[in-house]
Amino acid sequence: MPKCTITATLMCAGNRRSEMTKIKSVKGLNWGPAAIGNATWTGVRLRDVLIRAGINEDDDTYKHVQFEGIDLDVTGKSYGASIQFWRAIDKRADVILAYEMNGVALPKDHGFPLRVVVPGVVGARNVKWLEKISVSKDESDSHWQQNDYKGFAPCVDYDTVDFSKAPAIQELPVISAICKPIDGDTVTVDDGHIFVTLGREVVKRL
Ligand SMILES: Nc1nc2c(c(=O)[nH]1)N[C@H]1C(S)=C(S)[C@@H](COP(=O)(O)O)O[C@H]1N2
Ligand SMILES: [Mo]
Repeated sequence: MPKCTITATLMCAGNRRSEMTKIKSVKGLNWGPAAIGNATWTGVRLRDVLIRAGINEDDDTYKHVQFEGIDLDVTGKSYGASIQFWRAIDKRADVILAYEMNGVALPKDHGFPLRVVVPGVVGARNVKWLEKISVSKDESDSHWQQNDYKGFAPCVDYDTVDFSKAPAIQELPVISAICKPIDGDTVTVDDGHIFVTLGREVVKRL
């Protein structure tokens, strides 16, 4: 099938959770600003696979595309997530089933032999170790789609939260973060200026 290469940054929904926790305590790993990764991904377009499987892109009864990974959680259920059908089928959304990362076979940690890469969409929907794809009326019923990776206002508590009241996170806003100095660092002021690093290499004198 036609090979497709894209560059996409994946971000975990919990990126900068350490900052969210300052507003209201949240569960999950206490990530700083680096729960992200950027790579060049190569694979086949999900769209091409769906069409080849006989899916009619104009059929309005299709609302979601669900993915299942081969890894099981403690209850024995496989990791699952879904994205909207329109995104999966839209050429311009560049959703691919990747089998290479940065020009080599997809490493095990990143989903060998196959993972979904959904540019612009939260890491959690980029399912690794892909075993099954299904087109459906409903979203994935997995824990990760229904009872996690959702956003709530600070007035909501873990004992009162109703996960069914919030949509599953798909797109995440574009953000930027200063990498150095990190929060709480002591800085040296040089002639009225300090240096900040915005990425791995970009240094700015402010
Ligand atoms: N099968 C499977 N896919 C998965 C996960 C998982 O636990 N199992 N974790 C998801 C989450 S929460 C994130 S943030 C990304 C991380 O991708 P990476 O390991 O390539 O950085 O993978 C996603 N895909
Ligand atoms: Mo994540």
